[in-house]
Amino acid sequence: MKNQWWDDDNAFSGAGLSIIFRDVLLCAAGGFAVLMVVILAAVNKPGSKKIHQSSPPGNIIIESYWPDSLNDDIDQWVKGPVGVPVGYSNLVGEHYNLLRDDLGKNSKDDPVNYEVTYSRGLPSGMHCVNLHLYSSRSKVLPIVVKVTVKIAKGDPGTATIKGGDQPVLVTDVKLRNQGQEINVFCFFIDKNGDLVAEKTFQSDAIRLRSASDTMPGGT
Ligand SMILES: [Ca+2]
Repeated sequence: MKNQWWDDDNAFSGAGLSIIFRDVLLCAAGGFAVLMVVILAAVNKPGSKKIHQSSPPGNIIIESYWPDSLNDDIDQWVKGPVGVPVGYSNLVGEHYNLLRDDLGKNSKDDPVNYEVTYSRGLPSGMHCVNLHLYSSRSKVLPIVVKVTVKIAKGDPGTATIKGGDQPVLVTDVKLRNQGQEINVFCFFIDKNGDLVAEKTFQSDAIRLRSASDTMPGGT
């Protein structure tokens, strides 16, 4: 009796096996292509892009920016509720660390004018921020400096900035001559680590660079 599967269709002959193998490969390739399309669609789906924001190394983040085109050295000075002011000549205090002192001498490896100070923890009481125009090499005056304060709650490495990287305080100030020191603002942090917005103030009487004994006490 004639075997139709063997003789008529050559299903398992050499030619038949080649056809089956080819079909299996085509099916596998097709399945892989469909899988890649699905994966790429998921990756590129609008709104699915994640914002990779590193956790800050401190809790109160005070930043100053001035025009990158200026070769001017501005210093940020910060003082917490207790201890001495923190600035370029005193990098560490009771509550704060100056993490970046910018000399204003920009290069391709460091094209920005920017200083940043971090607190360790969220100490309640009064915090003050001053700016000092140490060197005005460019002679372009006044210099507008943007100063921001952000609050991050949590431990270093896991802390997240309140409001999604939005500052709780931001202002533009003008430095008008070399050697000028100005108080940008003083602000209060409550027992919960939150800004007491209505208690923020500015005072020309506050000097941080030269002395700390002019500071009124905070609670
Ligand atoms: Ca500086």
